[in-house]
Amino acid sequence: MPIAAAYRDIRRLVFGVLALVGLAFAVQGVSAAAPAATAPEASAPAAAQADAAPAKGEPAVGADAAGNTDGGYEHLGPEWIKGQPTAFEDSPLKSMTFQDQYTDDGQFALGMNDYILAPVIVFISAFVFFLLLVVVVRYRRREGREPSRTTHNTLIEVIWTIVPVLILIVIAVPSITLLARQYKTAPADAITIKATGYQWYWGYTYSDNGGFEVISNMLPPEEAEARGLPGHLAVDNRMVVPAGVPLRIQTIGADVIHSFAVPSLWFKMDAVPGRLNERVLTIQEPGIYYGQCSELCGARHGYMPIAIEAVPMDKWRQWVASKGGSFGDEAEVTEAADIQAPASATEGAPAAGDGPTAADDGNAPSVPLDATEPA
Ligand SMILES: [Cu+2]
Repeated sequence: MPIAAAYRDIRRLVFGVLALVGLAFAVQGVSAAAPAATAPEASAPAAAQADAAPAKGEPAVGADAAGNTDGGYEHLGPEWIKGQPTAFEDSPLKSMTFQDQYTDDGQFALGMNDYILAPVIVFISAFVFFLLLVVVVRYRRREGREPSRTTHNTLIEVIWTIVPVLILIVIAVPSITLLARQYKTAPADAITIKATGYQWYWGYTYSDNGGFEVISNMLPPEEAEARGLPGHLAVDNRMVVPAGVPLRIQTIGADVIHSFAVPSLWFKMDAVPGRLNERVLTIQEPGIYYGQCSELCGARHGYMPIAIEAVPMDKWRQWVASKGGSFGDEAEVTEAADIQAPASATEGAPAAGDGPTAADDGNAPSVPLDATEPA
């Protein structure tokens, strides 16, 4: 009974592979059993801000985002970090998959990945692997056996045409839905914030609030870690935004193409010189969300992280006020839209994104091109 023997061989092989995979997952599960830190209550920062005495006469410049005050505004501390990569040592499984999502689009996309794409991929791969095994074992060359000369089978051909079409439809419906959701334009009352990519730092312009710009440079990793913040991700000035309301995020490049990307917010948009890109972003809950420039933009491309601090609306208004911003109607906004040069563009300013090599000979403009500003 050579066929029965062949099936027994297949069974042994399949069980062996399954046992190995199971063993690997068990090992990972044990090493990833560290308890997840629970996120603090949303009311905590509001309570914390009460003790923050406004420091009279202290310049807001130089204040930083590491839990320090900023003209009476107290920044969120490290316990609020929600969007950041996971180290392999902390959780091998989590380090290889997506970050937790804090936007509706992100959760939709992650659900599509987890419940549609991944199962379909696994099922098809396993099925094809099984068929290959059957063919390899059952139809191998053997003595005294004539190979089958079958070339057509109408029923099977109909099945292998229709089933893939159905699979594609199952994938296409949520996929196109997601695409459409991501291209939805921002509502009229969305708050506009423009992220400008510079070589090599970010500037955040609050166009609806007087047009002030916050310059965001990476903290030296040692300093970040001393404050309990992730090295290479923590910045001196975060992009502070209100949570729970739609934001009209615009991106533009001042010198070369950068890309504004924050994985836990399902947000990635190129920042192209001379072109204003726009996408709506609604962050579900307060927290700190980290991202990085995701377009190779020069020598210090790897050192221009993005840190978004989402806070309740009243707290955000307090921060805007500490920056000298306004909340006026549109007439007031256009009048006050005085674009200031970023502080770090000044010659000799600390952490002005100076290149680490002699190749950085200053050919690229270090001062933002005003011509790229929208009129
Ligand atoms: Cu960049």
